[in-house]
Amino acid sequence: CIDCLVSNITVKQDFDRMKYQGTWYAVAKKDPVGLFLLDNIVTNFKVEEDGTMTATAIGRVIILNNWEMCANMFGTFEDTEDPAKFKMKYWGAAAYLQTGYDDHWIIDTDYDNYAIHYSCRELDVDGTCLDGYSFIFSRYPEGLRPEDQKNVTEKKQDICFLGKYRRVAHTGFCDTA
Ligand code: AZE
Repeated sequence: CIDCLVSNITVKQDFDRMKYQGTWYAVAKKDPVGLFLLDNIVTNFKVEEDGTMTATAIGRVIILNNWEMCANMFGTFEDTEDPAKFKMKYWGAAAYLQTGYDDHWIIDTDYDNYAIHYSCRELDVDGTCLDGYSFIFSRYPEGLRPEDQKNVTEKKQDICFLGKYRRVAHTGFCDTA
């Protein structure tokens, strides 16, 4: 995508939600405006018996300026005409966490190693993304395999977020015994 128009962003062809199931570790993220998951972000995708995709996510957050905690989040995904583009309804286990309704696009994945997620929350008047977020997921908490890094960098550029990512640390902060 050379023009950064959200409508020109391409997603994973023939996305297979069954193969996407299981645990994904966020290894990098591009933040949206406002409160967001900080680090130790782990998500688990599942396909329910009726075919609906659902997910849980956990991550460290700081709310009310100085209260540090692990946010337990839930998401359900509404299908669209494109199998890799979903609308995600999400909420927290506790009422003081965040609720929302975001786009959830799978830009690319090989199902076994890496995934690139994209969500634009607000379109600019020119059709580019004014406020969005993105996760780079890995099946391994240590990060991406070296052989996947070139492709992931290309995809970051395709969604016009290259240079806007930060590493996501996994320190065990949200690991429940
Ligand atoms: C995502 C993976 C799929 C499930 C969910 C995700 C997003 C979660 C948030 C949570 C924000 C919480 C905050 C709490 C104070 C995309 C990681 C639910 C955006 C800010």
